[in-house]
Amino acid sequence: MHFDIITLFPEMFSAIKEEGVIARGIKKSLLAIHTWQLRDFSDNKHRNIDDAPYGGGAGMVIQVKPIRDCLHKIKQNNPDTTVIYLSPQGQKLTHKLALELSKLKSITLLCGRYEGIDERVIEHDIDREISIGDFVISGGELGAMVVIDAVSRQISGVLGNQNSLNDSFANGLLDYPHYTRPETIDGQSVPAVLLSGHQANIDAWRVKKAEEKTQTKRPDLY
Ligand code: 4G0
Repeated sequence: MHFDIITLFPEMFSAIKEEGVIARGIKKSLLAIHTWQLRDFSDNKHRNIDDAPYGGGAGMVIQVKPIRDCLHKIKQNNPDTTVIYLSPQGQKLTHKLALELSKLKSITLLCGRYEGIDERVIEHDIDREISIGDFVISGGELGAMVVIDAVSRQISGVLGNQNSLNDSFANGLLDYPHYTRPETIDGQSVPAVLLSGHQANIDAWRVKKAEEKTQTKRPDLY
């Protein structure tokens, strides 16, 4: 999967490019992440890419031209890329949507700041608008990183000796509880079945616990 990211803060993406699961996917050539500084597509010496809103009001709006020029450049190499805009008005990101996006060859993520971007970009240049949840954050960058992580872990080989089939939500349930050494700490013991060596009983217990946990913590999923 090839990710292109249009942003005013490309340095933020070092958080995922240099560490953890995504870094490993890049090393294995299963993932590529390319950031584009939107200011490089400014047409003035001040590198401005925004202006005041028509009709007045607070804040600044990112202009059409730099975004369109940047997308044009990206599409020279990736003509079939799916362009996604991160915004609170988008379709809610879920496991199911991440799995669907993981089948694509190339994704371009447009990160907004300030009050947003000129609506004509959304009308003409964006394939999908995605939201990571019903809240506002200062920019689309953290949202883009959430999308990249959720999508990348669905790509075969990106996770090391595990796979995403056991992730919470993959089977519609939350995860079962986990324990490791020691067997007892501060009077709290590991459930006996996990020490029994009886794998069928362990599997059945885990399914029961996953169902119980889903019912109490997330009845809306059950
Ligand atoms: C576009 C995404 C981008 C519009 C981005 C804000 C939350 C999300 C931004 C706005 C973001 C999310 C209209 C406030 C940047 N905040 N929920 N902030 N408006 O996915």
